Amino acid sequence: MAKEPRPIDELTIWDDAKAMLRKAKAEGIETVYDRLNQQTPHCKFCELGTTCRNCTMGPCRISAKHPRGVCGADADVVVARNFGRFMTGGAAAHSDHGRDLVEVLEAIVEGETSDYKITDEDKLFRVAGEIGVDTEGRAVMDVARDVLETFFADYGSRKKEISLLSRVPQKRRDIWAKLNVTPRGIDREIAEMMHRTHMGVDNDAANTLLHAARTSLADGWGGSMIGTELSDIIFGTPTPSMSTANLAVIKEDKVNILVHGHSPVVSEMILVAARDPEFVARAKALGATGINVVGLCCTGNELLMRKGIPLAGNHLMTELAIITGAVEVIIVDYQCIMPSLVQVSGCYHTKFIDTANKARFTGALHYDFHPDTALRQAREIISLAIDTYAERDPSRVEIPGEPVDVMTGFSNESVTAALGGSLDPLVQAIAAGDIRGAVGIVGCNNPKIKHDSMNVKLAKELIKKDILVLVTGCVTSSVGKAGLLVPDAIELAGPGLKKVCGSLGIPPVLHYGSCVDNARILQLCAALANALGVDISDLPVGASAPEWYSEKAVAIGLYAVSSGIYTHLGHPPNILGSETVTNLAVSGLEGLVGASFFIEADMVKAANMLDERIKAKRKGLGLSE
Ligand code: XCC
Ligand code: SF4
Repeated sequence: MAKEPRPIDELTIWDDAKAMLRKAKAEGIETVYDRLNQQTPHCKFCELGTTCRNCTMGPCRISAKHPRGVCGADADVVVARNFGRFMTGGAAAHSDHGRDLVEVLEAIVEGETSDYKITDEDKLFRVAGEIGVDTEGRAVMDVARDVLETFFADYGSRKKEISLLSRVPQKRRDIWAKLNVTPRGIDREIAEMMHRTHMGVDNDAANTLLHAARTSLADGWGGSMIGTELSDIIFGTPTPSMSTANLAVIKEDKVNILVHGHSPVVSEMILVAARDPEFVARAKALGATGINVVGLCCTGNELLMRKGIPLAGNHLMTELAIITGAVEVIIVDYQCIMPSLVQVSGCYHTKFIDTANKARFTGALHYDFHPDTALRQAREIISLAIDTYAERDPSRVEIPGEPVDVMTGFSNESVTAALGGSLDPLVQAIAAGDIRGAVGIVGCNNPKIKHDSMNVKLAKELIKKDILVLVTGCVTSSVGKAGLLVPDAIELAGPGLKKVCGSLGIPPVLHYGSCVDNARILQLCAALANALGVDISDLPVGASAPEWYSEKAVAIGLYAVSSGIYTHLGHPPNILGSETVTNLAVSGLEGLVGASFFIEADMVKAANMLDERIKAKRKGLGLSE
């Protein structure tokens, strides 16, 4: 018998979401919450991480009564292997996204595209210098060619370490070298994890987890960081600007185009095409007042950061955005795109368009995007969107509420510039205790958790304690809608943070980009540690993913911890079936890499734990409370 659905008020903290959930119910449209209801209770073995399907002597379920699988693997081995593969899925996703940017740069250098260009030459030269590429007196394209060759090589097997480790403080590199977890090649670590977790290879849980750490570092300091740096070089390094967020950024009187996924490669071209006066005129001839491109999830973050494009919402808002009935096309690249969006689009006039051969959706219109044809394809899509506007049923349109203002565009470059050219004022503010520390709140939504309740609560608790908050990914939408991404939000901050942010005219919560842009936070931590001559684990900083759901979030969490950053998760990964693995995650790693995870579902307690950590680290650095 079907379970009673949870009341809409318990699913989300937002009025725009509630309005759309009511509309979905009235129109008989199934959402992620309905399917969660159908899928629960979940399998206990899977939740504990004690099922193994790695060979056909099984599948096996490990329990107290039957403590070993057919091959003899115990709970520790099975849980470690499952966790290793899970995390590696995330590292592969970020890193393959990063590779796409290397390929766009290659197309630029080879003259195969004129749609994409090198926008930030200064950054190209800076990054080149950091990875050992000669820049002195050289032409831009020559430097770019060497940069892309170096980054391609970072994906391979021939190096002792990936190139951007040049940013890592020496103390941290020594720790990695001692543990033998220095990432050598991005694809290499990913492939080695698949090898190790085959039946009969790595059968020591701690050893498997150390390789998981290495693979995550290949993501954070490799694949993700390459993605961020090349996106800046190709599309421009973000600078502060104002924009808006929530479902009301979708406009009743405009042709609405949603971009969703993670990469800026397709969406930047969509934006160029949408701004073509010829198309705008055609949209107006059909009775619309213009063409409106708005973002979802991390593609949305990429466009928000660099172009100030409004953000319609995060992970749990993606179905609901279409349910407004006012979306002509939704264009997706890859990652975190619920396949259900095809069905939801089918309930309206909305065209669902996929753009990557590696991320196809049955029932979608497919445009196989390549750098040499990107703008032409983007123009075809905009043309289609305009035609589709004529099919919209105005009686089914409902766009709830009013947009909320957000300030965006905080990159390390723009923050340094705002501070007068160096990070010294930030170091001084931390030393003086006006800013007691910093925490990155990152990651997703999860329908098991009241949508955005934890993301917003934790940010509010931390800024009250004079802890600067940096957000990326889906947390951007959470805190943006809560009014925390505007300078006025300093009224909710403690006195020190209020003073510093007030004098700079910035919010106490800074939007630092998409999920791959967590690499910006790693780089910031490295720069602060280098400025103080200490290790990252000595800094008064922390990280948190309160409402995470994805493999990628675990990769981020693990590279944060492996880099020395104490990291909070709102709920545990599926590891509790092994005491060895669980103990390592929540305490054992501390002795190895100088940081660990902690799991806490109560955001007041989580904020206190992060605060205690920051206190201890301040003390360690000889700083006052
Ligand atoms: Fe995906 Fe990046 Fe999570 Fe959002 S936060 S649900 S991973 S879109 Ni990365
Ligand atoms: Fe079972 Fe071992 Fe095969 Fe896993 S690898 S399914 S535990 S026999």
